[in-house]
Amino acid sequence: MFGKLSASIFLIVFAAVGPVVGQTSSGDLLPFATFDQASEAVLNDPHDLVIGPDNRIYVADKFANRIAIMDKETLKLVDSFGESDLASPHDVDFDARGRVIVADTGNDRVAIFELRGGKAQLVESLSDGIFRPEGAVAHPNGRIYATGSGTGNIVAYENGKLIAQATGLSGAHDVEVDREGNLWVADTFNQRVVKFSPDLQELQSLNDPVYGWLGPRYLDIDKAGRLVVADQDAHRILLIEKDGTLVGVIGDGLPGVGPNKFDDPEGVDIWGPAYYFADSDNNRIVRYLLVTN
Ligand SMILES: [Ca+2]
Ligand SMILES: [Ca+2]
Repeated sequence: MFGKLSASIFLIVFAAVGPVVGQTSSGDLLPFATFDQASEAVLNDPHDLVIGPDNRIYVADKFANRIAIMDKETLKLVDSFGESDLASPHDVDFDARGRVIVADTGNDRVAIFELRGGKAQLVESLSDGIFRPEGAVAHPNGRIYATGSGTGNIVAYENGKLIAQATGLSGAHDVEVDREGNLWVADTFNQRVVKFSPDLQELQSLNDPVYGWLGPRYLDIDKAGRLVVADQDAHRILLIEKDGTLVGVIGDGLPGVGPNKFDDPEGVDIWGPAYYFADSDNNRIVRYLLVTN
């Protein structure tokens, strides 16, 4: 009798509390950052972005077939490059030598540029093992890693040669490196985010229904190891603690424009207390600032 009652109470409590964390709407999780500023709509479906060694924002400006360069403070477009070399670029990063690493999706390659005297020169292409790469990152170990969204894999290049790969990633997008040197990949159509070792052994998979993934695309990792992930199809951006706990969400699940609204958010870059996001279908970059209590 008591057992039945306990079970009933448990069910009532579970019914009241259980779905809170499992909901795909963000109603029960507070935004982790507040809207600060938006650029003009001067981009054309911007994807991932990175702040370069010169403190400017580099954006893979997909339909403009270029890397757009924006002022980090004013979010004004100040320069661009790659228009004659790139086709539908999705991701951009810098290596330790200051070279620009671009997922040049439409050309099925990773394109590497040197920036000299205000000009960008294409100096290397990597294309072994990948079709439609949508993510690329330079690792402190000297390797370049890229995801093939068409091949459903992640590959590692060392000195220009393909040396390792992991498969089974459906429509993979971003790949970024955390402070421990591991790689985080947005495994988009498998609706999960996955951590790999530098040798591409799978270490962790964030696939719990709590995240409400519809199609995670791009991400970044802060100094404390927390993940910030843009779930494009859900029009939401999630903050996830290192242990996998979902702690905050920006976006209410519906496309829109304005504070706490995105239309197909894609790119994510963290800079101290600032979060830069590509609000892709609004053709702009937005900046949010960490909420501090
Ligand atoms: Ca990236
Ligand atoms: Ca990113």
